[in-house]
Amino acid sequence: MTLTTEGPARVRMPGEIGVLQVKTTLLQTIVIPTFNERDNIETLLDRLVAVLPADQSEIIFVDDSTDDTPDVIRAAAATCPIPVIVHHRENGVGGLGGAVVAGMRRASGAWIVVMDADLQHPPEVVPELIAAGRRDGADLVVGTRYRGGGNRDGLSDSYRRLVSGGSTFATKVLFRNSLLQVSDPMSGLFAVRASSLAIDELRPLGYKILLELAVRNRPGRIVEVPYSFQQRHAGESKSSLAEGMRFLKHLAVLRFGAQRTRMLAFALIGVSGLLPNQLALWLLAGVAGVHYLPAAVAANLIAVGWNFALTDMLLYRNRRHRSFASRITRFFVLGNADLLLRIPLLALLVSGLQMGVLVANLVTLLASFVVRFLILDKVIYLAEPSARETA
Ligand SMILES: Nc1nc2c(ncn2[C@@H]2O[C@H](COP(=O)(O)OP(=O)(O)OP(=O)(O)O)[C@@H](O)[C@H]2O)c(=O)[nH]1
Ligand SMILES: [Mg+2]
Repeated sequence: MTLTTEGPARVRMPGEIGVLQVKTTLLQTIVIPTFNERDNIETLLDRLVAVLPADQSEIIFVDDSTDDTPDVIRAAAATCPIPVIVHHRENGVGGLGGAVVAGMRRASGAWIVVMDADLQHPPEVVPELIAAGRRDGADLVVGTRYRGGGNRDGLSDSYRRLVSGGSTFATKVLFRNSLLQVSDPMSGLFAVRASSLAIDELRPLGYKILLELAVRNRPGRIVEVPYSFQQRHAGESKSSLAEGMRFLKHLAVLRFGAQRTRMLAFALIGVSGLLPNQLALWLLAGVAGVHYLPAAVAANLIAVGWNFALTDMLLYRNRRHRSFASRITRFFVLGNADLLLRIPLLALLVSGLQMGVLVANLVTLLASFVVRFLILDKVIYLAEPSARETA
C-alpha cells in the first residue's frame, strides 16, 4: 500500500476535545450509498476496477437496503481486486446523507469520492475528479452537469428537469457566498480532500450532502469537472415527495439554524389554525346561533386541537418522548393559558398605554407566540440529551 502525503481526515472522537489525525494510507476511497441496488453492483464494480489503481483505492458501500444488496456486494467483493467494505446499517439514520458521512468516517483515502450506485454517475469520471483536485490544489471537486460540456440527459422527464433546475437555482440564491464556485450544488458526484473535512460539523439530512459540506465545512478551493448524467442502469429511484420535503427542511435548517426553522414552522402552523378557528366560529355563532363568547372559546379549542395535530405529527415527530396523554394535556393547557397572558397584557396595553385595540391584540398574539414556542421547544418536546447542544 502506498502512503500518501495529502493529509488525513479530521475526526473528533466522543468526549475528546480537538481533532484526531487519522492515518490515510490510500490515494482514494470511493463512498457509495446503496438502497436496494442489487442489479447495479456488478457493472458498477467492473467499471470502477477498469479505471482505478487497485493498490491505492478502496470502495466503501454504506447500505440501508431492505433487499439482499449487501449479500450481492459481498459476493462481488470476493473477486474484486479493489478492497471492498460493506457497512450495512439497520437504522438508516440521516438517509443518504447520513450514509455518506458514515462512509467518510471509515475512509482511509487522502481523497474521498462520493457517487451513486445506479451508474448515473459514470465511474470513468472518478480519476478525472481526483486528477483535477490534485492539479488545482482544491479541497473539493464537484462533478457538474451544468458547465463545460456536462449535461443532465439522464433526468428522465421534463418534470424532473424542472424540479432539479428550480432547486439548483433556489439553492444558489440562498447560499450565494458558499456556492460561488459551484454550478451544480445538487450533484451527488464529488471528491473531497480528506484533510479538509470536518466531519463532526456535518448534520446530514437526506440527499444533499454536497450542499451540507460546502456550506458547513467551507472548503478552500473548489473546482468542477463536467460529466454527462446518465439514465439509471437498473432498479428504481428512491427520490420521493417525502425526500423533497426533507430537502426543503434541510435548506431552511442550513440557512436559518434548527431552532429558528422550527419557530418558522410553528408560526406557519399557527397561521393555518386561523382557518378552523374562523370556520368553527362562523358555524357556531353564525349558523347555529350560539352566543359569540362561548363560541369563541370553543373555536379556540378547535384551533388548539388543529395546532396540536400538526405540531405533534410534523414538527416534533422525532421528539415524542412523553406519552400522548401528557403531550396533548400540556399542549392544551399551554394553548389556553395563553388567554391568561394575553387578556391582562391586552388590558395593560389598551387601558394603560392607550394603544389601539387591534394593534395591542397583535402584540399580545406575537408575545404569546414566542412564549408558547419556547415552552414547547424547551419543555414539552425536550430534545434527547445527546442532541441538545445542536437542537
Ligand atoms: N444508504 C442509503 N442510500 C440511499 C438512500 N436513499 C438513496 N440511496 C442511494 O443513493 C443513490 C441516489 O439515489 P437515487 O434513488 O438514485 O436518487 P436519484 O438519483 O435522485 O433518483 P433517480 O434519478 O431516479 O435515480 C443511490 O445509490 C441510492 O441507492 C438511503 O436512505 N440510504
Ligand atoms: Mg439515481
